[in-house]
Amino acid sequence: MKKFDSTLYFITDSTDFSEEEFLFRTEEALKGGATLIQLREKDKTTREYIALAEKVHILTKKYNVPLIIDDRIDVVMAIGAEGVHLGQSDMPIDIARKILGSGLIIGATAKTASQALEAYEQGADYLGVGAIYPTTTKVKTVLTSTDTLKDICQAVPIPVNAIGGLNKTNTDILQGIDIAGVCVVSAIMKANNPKAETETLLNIAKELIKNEKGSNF
Ligand code: TZP
Ligand code: MG
Repeated sequence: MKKFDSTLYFITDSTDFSEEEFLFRTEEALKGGATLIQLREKDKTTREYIALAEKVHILTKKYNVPLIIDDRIDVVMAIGAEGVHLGQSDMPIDIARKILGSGLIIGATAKTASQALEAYEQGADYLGVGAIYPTTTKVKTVLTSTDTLKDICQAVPIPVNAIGGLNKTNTDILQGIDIAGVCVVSAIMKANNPKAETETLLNIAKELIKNEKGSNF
């Protein structure tokens, strides 16, 4: 069984950063204790995506943190990443599972309990659920209520992470919900001090999940 910890799941966004600055910020997040990292690129060519993924993978391996690639199982396979994240318009989870085998992490986006159940039954290892709050990150999404998040957590036995507009000031809304962790993009990516922000967010996330089913799968 693959092990991963989604307590503080940092999803990158290289928009508006030089590659050097992007890699620096990503490493700072790793130093600050991000427990899982996703490389999320929407506008890169395949070759550019692979080239950046290789560089990020060198960093994540240094800190022993699994690297998840957004959308693209070909990029996962090309660089030997630890997993993929698939949305509702991406490759179906069962097909990705057939291609990748049982050893890699497959995450799925779910906005309803029935989507969550389907993703779980098709072989997803974790779910990302949101957006909990409006987000400034470029994404096609709608808001997900905390009631729906609760329903999803009850519907599936796999880790569920909350995502969307989350930062160190607004996670109280998640208290008492059986999430495995939180996903953040801009709160870390755009922080003045990404390492310190990651440390703060990790402590907040640990507190949030303390009484829940936990995240170390
Ligand atoms: N899916 C739902 S919201 C979101 C994604 C990828 C973006 C979250 O970004 P941020 O900056 O943490 O709001
Ligand atoms: Mg996608």
